[in-house]
Amino acid sequence: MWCSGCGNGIVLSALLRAFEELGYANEDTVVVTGIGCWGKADDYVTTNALHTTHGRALAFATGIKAVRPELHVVVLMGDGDGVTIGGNHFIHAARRNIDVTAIVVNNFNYGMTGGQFSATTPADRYTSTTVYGNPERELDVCALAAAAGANYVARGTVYHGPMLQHLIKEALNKKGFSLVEVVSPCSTHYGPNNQMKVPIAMLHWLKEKGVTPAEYEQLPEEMRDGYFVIGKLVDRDVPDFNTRYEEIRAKALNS
Ligand SMILES: Cc1ncc(C[n+]2csc(CCOP(=O)(O)OP(=O)(O)O)c2C)c(N)n1
Ligand code: SF4
Repeated sequence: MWCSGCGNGIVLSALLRAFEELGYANEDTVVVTGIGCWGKADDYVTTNALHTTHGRALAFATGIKAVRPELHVVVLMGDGDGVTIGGNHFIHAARRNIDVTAIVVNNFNYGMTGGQFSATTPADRYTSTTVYGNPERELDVCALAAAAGANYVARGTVYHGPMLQHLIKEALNKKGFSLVEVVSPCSTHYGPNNQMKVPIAMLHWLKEKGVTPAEYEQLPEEMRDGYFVIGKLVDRDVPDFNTRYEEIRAKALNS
């Protein structure tokens, strides 16, 4: 289903290993996906799964969690799905602090439809619709989730497999909205347009440019361009939506 060299399989394997380690039963787990290459991941899972409309996966997941809070709800979205067409749902799921885990695979373009630019395509980079360079600035998925109110925010890459699995596990364990952004340049469209002609070049790029917060701080400011921080970025325990809802409900019933 995925092109050779695509990072999606690495993300899926990290997710399934995390399920296994946490002892998630299929019947207690719901994988909700949007539309796109990463959104097809639900074809491979044996948990409950819901393949929804483009940009709206978090709205469906919110509904599931609101009425069945005991379920583990995990939402898989591409950068186009999650924060471009789906940007508004993303902001409000984080603000509401609904107890779901979102895994956004950021491959910097719309992979499934031919590599068009998305809200996360870096400025000046090349895609099938920005052949002379992207005039727009990129959106930082993690900064958006943090500012909107997510309880847990982390960024991993498909080069750093064990770290990715650890971050996904932490996100699944966190009550409230949790996000793991996974950087994984599309090896069919984005890579070849941006000096990464073969998939291994993408892995070299991730290895070089993905740095820990401490490593990033040590880089002189004029050298930071092109580097990005990986690891846990936000970890807090603001009450999640269902907890708040039950509190207000109790108040209403006792009034
Ligand atoms: C409402 C709507 N608009 C557009 C499309 C066409 N479409 C299907 S997949 C896709 C892009 C997916 O990109 P992304 O979410 O980044 O995921 P990727 O394929 O890169 O994993 C688009 C625009 C659609 N299915 N529905
Ligand atoms: S088009 Fe890109 S994102 Fe989609 S499967 Fe191929 S490499 Fe992966």
